[in-house]
Amino acid sequence: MKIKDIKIFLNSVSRNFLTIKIWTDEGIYGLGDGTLNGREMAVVSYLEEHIVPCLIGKDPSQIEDIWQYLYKGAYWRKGPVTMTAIGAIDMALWDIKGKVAGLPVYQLLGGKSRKGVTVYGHANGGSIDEVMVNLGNMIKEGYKVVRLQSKLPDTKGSYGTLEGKKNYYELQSDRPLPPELEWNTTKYMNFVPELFKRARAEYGNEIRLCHDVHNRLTPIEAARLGKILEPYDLLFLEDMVPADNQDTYKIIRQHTTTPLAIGEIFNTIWDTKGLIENQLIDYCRMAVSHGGGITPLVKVANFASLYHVRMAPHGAPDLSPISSMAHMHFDLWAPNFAVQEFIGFGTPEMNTVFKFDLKLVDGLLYLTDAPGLGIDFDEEAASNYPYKRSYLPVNRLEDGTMWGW
Ligand code: CS2
Ligand code: MG
Repeated sequence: MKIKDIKIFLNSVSRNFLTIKIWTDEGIYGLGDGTLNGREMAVVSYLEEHIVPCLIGKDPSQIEDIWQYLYKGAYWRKGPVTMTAIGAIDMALWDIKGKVAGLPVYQLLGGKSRKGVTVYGHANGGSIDEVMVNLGNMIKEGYKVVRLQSKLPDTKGSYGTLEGKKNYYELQSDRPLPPELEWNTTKYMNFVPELFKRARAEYGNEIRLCHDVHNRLTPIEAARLGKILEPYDLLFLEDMVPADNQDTYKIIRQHTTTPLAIGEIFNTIWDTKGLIENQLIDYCRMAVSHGGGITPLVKVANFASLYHVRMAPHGAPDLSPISSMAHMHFDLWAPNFAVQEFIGFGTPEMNTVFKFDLKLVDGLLYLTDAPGLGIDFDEEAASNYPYKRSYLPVNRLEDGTMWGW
């Protein structure tokens, strides 16, 4: 069997998604997600110019060799654009292998380690009251793990909230340019404990809760937040500090027993190696798309398992349903899987383009035994939704200083 063609689709199906379809000469195809939010065109060009020509005629069953060829063979290793492009190819090759074998991908990885995939959903809100209502509804729907994010009072924009706008595109105006939001660490540090205090007072101790700090604190501030939140028993605090310098996590770790999660922007095992082997984190959030595919994520999981670090892959709305399905297979297999971020089954528009079969029962997602990744992509329906240039927001302190969003 040989790779005959690779097609690239960039469509704004409720939001931008980059999909690839690898065709074999035997008429079987595989699908991959190459979406890199706000930098989509860079991945398109990387794929078109630098990857696709090299893969035509190659044997699609040689997943590992193709991965090494794209990673080592480029000379220029790592980085989000390169690794997202490689991730899309890798996912599609696993899809093909599953279809050829007539087996779901989780079977090829080693079979199920659990009956279903525990997910965490988002309870966001413009105020603590609103978050509490959303949390209550999610508990009723059966969620066992929920992430809480609330808008900070008297601040322009907070991570996880839309400033009263309908969607992410409205937030960016028509131009579009990155929306500019505001940050105040003192207000945040005073506010967040109240959010979790209320959640525990209203909904008890059984529901597992988490929170995303989105890289806005210094290590010592992060250490203090972890300590203040200890009484509320969080499953994890995510991205307290960027881990460009992995050693900074030692400071946080020395001060708090609140479990720590990080990894959604990591591209290779090297971004997380020190954090894992020094036991500075508890959950690794790397994703199949931005982390270079299923092949390297399996290696990360195996390495992490030596240090009691569990996998909790990124599952934000900017990962396409193809990544979500790839995660499902990975999560069912990985012995040290913990929880999957999950934001629902997609908009009606998305459902005309991406076809998959998942069921959510009592906070667990269940897969069918469809071969490969178990997802299809309707090219024609997708062509109704042209790509729209789009940006993530930027963040400034109140005096204008640039900060992390
Ligand atoms: C986030 C993401 O889901 C998460 O944990 O941090 O929403 C992140 O902001 C986006 O994926 C960025 O594109
Ligand atoms: Mg996050």
